[in-house]
Amino acid sequence: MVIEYELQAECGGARAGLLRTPHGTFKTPMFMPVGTQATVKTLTPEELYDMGAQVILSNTYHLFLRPGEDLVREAGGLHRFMNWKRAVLTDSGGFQVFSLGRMRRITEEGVTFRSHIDGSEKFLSPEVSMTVQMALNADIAMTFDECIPYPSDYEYTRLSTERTSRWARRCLDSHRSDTQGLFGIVQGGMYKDLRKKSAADLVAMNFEGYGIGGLSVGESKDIMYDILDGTVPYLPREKARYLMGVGTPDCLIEGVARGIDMFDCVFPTRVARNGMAMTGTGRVNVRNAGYARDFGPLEESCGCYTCRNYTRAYIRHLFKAEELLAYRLVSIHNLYFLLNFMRRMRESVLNGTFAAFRENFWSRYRDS
Ligand code: PRF
Ligand code: ZN
Repeated sequence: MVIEYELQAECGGARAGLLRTPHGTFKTPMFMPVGTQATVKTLTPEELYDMGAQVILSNTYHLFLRPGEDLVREAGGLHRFMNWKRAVLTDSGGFQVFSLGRMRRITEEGVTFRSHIDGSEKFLSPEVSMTVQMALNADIAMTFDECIPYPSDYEYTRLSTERTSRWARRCLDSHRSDTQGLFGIVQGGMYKDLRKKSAADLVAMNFEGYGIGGLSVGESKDIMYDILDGTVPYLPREKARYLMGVGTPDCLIEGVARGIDMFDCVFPTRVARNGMAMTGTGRVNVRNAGYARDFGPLEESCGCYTCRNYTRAYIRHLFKAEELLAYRLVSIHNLYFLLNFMRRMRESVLNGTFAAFRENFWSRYRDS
């Protein structure tokens, strides 16, 4: 096994642990900033280390289309190519091909689609995804799955989920690496019996960790929490669990409460570029006129580089003037906020005070 998970403490359903990878040992629960195109938008690796980022996620779909996996292999792999010295996880393309690819055709063999960049015809399959991910050589690769739309009827969900299990087997059979681990991805839509079957299929294949896919695709948060409750119990205690594409503070804390160890999401960096700052009481849009003369930081208690040095009034001015520093400053704050939130959550699990941490969070947080 290339990837090892060590469970350190449990507090209710929440877990604190360590994840050992070829590029270091990382503390869970954790949040992975997203570097889709081999860059976390607007930030350097040093800035990410400074805010405590341990692992970043990158995307097979995008790097396959541009610059192509051969070029990244020639550069010495993704770590060398982008100068990132900590761990990397690559998603398989099984989500982006369904959200970005055009004129998709799904068969048992794989997915034919048109590139969103130049319209050229491309093909992704379990084997192609493994070939690309082995060339990128991230520490963790993910199996090639189908993330079905919401809502989907029972029969389509069943057929798709069974195919995703067969695809997972093909990924396992074609993945060969001493430097990269492979996680399976549970699907099953919003049907608990299909979730249970999907988890059982994947656990039987003995992956090094498990992603939970097909959630946060438009369903209500209550449905997502309910499906998590119906999925996590079928995953082994001694392996890491990764809830894919989830990254708002409320979903992070509720995911951790249900036994999730890893998360990723474009949310903090994407909304930052619209002027949205994340705080313990909810979101603040720094572009609002009300902040024109606000000479306080984005969040009073925050220790990030942005909050230590810049005011809301200044950052608002940068947005109004469309100055590039605006995007960087709010991205730094949002990622620091989330990484710090995960650190505090982990501490509370280790101290046995997670329930109080969760209660305190909900007494302050407003979803807007
Ligand atoms: N599958 C993969 N990546 C994903 C998802 C999925 O279902 C999701 C769903 N929220 C995000 N990223 N491969
Ligand atoms: Zn800050």
